[in-house]
Amino acid sequence: MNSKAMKESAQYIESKLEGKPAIGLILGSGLGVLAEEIEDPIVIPYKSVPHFPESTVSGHKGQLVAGRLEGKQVIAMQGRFHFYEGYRMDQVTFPVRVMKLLGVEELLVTNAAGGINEQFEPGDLMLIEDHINNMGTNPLIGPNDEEIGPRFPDMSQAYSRELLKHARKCAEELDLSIQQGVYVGNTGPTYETGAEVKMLRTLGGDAVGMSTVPEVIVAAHMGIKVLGISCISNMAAGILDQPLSHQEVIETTERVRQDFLSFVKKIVKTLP
Ligand code: R1P
Repeated sequence: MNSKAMKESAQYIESKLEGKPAIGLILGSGLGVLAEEIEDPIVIPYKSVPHFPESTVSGHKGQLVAGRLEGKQVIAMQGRFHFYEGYRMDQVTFPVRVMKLLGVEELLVTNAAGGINEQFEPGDLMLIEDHINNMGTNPLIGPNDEEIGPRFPDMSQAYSRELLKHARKCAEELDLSIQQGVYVGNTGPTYETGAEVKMLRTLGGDAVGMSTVPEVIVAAHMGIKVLGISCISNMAAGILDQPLSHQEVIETTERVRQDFLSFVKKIVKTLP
């Protein structure tokens, strides 16, 4: 954790912003389209921000978009960093640290994930109620800065119950049927084998992906309230007899674009 680098990044971004963002959004594979809904957008390419890594995955544009969404000041990451891209955990989670310095108090984390729960269908939206860190490491390993967060953070409410309740209410009002479950974070970049999916189901996982968990750990460390939404882009291996592809992931997120957009916009508009 390099607080000098964090401050330099935040200062640079702040110098470009007009308002102070209270809500952060991390937009997963194929879900970056939400940033296009931001009014009076200020676009800041990751490349231009001191100390920011670069996005290398297709479906991840690699820029920050700040402005107003449904009347609220937000800052969105159109594309995130993944451990499998070769970034260290502190790099993967660096933008969350910077968001906190910018004033973000609530973080909406989204991702494309494989469905493990056999009741799910591709295109379902799942509220993340909890996660399993299956990445074999943790972004908080290393010296701890007590001014930023505690050495041993509580993770029992990493996903805010209040925000979950709020999101469920929004879904009801939109007459949108949504799922809720446990997200398993794997490192990737391989998709899971059928045997691994079976194991993850036994362990209590409902959806699996290669992101989100490190970001949420760091957000919890700093006391940011998190709401997580997975777009079930395909059923994980072993459920259907077909190979998995990133193309399919992107196609499904495009198919559910409208539901996803109205859901997130409603959540943001009526945030408590
Ligand atoms: C695999 O298709 C990619 O989609 C998901 C996986 O984590 C992986 O990066 O992306 P996001 O989690 O960034 O949405």
